[in-house]
Amino acid sequence: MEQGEDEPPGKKSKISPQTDVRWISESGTIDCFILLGPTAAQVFSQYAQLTGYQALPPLFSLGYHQCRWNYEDEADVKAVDAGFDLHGIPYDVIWLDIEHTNGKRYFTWDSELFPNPGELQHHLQKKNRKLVVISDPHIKIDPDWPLYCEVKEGGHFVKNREGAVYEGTCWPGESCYLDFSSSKTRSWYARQFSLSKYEGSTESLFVWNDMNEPSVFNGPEQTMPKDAVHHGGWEHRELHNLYGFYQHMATFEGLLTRSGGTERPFILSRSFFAGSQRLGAIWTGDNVATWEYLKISIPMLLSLSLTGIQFCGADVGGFVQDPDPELLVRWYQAGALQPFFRGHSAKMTKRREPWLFGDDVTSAIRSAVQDRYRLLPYWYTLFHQAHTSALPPIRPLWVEFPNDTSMFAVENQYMIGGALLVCPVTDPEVTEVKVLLPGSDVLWYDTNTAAVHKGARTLDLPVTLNTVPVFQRGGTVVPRRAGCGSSTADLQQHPFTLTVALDSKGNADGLLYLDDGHSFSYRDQMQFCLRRFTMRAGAPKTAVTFEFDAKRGVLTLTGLDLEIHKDWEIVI
Ligand code: NBV
Repeated sequence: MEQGEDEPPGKKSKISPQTDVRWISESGTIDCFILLGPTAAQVFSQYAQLTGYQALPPLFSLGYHQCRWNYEDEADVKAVDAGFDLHGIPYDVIWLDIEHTNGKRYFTWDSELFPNPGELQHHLQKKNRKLVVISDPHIKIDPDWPLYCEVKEGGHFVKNREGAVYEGTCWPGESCYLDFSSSKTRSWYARQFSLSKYEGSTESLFVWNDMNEPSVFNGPEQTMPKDAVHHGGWEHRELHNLYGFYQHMATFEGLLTRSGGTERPFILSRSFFAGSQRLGAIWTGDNVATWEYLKISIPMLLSLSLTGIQFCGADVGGFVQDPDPELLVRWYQAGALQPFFRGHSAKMTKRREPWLFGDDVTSAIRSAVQDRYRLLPYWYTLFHQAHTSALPPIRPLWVEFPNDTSMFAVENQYMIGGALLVCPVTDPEVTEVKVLLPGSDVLWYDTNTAAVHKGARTLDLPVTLNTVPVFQRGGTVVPRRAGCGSSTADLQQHPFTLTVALDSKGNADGLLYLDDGHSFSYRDQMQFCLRRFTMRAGAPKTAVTFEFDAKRGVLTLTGLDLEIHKDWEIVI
């Protein structure tokens, strides 16, 4: 309605900005759900009630992942692994791309490059590190490959409109595509991940599903024709967007069954659908090593987080092209503040392990990664909240400050949980960044300098290459580990620290969630610890250190801190 139209003269009306949305469906009807909120937190939880909650990731998967297309052979993997130790950079997982297979036959190994995959995994596992291997949805047409024959005989391939098996080209050349929409095919696929079937695999091998849109090099729009036929006679047009979701589901089932249902799977998928959050992590696909791509990783991941896909990340460093050292550092700093944190690079790019660019770069990357590891108790607690109440670990500012309209369009800063405001540097050669600090009644503590700033202002913050702008909101308590070691498993050796940032009235509160980090015993045997720390006005402003014994479920406050204990309200 135009202003004034059909209105008594003199009466002012509010014009709301109008947004047009148009939905088109390839086939069938669109189900439309209106979630009434009214708060953002309520919308998240209403949406999760419809589509599911974020799976609680195994702790290792919140650490740093090192990937490349490809690590050449076992010696290369071991050398990169040793490089992290040599340079004191923690990491948890090293990844193998398509070249690790025998001719792009997934579930196999190139016998020259990876002759002893089990030994390689044991080598990594001794340091509590994991291996992730890629498993794409296409299967090489090779009548001499027993797996191909088994799939064909089992009727597990998508068909063409004439009823024959659909063929398309992908990495292995002529290929067929598993029909993950069929529960029988999903079960078949899941069984391939059992330790007895998947030769050379161990419990410390996890999985990456790529090309599952599905990608078909010679298909229309590089995918499967819309009239290809799936189980039950459904045309591909009906379930195109579900294809990758179903592969992710089958892989999840496979890893879950492999452990007898006791261990939390970890699977990264490129394609996803509403509900994929129940199955694992998602990344934003092939990005480019430019400042623009670094910048847009933030709104992309915030959008995914709002839509329930909360364990998400973007390739650190940029997949295609070579980042200059400054961009690489800034990308590590940004990636360390995003849920899924993986460095990845394409085949034609130069090697870019963090120690290849001189001491300053190595040291800036080390410090970003170590900060991430120290902050993992907070991240893990946020994932517990995502898992139980659907609150996304990373949130646009408007989620926390819904009454401040100037926050609505902010895309370069965001909140990690309710406590930390971050503003990764995403421009080259900057010596100062502008940080918007919301809330006139909020105090913000610069975590680098401990300087405190009142909210409702834009701060001109001086930065060097080592500065990662992170501010803790007054009124919050953030749990960290005091040190980090070489992988998430080492975190247990370091005591916790709580950083208490008081609000203007002298109060603060925060949560800490702990469990064994890998099994379902938090769910099945209620083996977890959830503590709320509340600081009341007048209590001593001293950090508390304590240790947690996961097996006994005991939280111990040590030394002087025992005396401080009485000033803390610990609520389960
Ligand atoms: O498997 C190779 C790549 C992979 O490294 C990348 O992360 C995926 O997004 N894959 C795409 C296929 C080739 C891309 C050019």
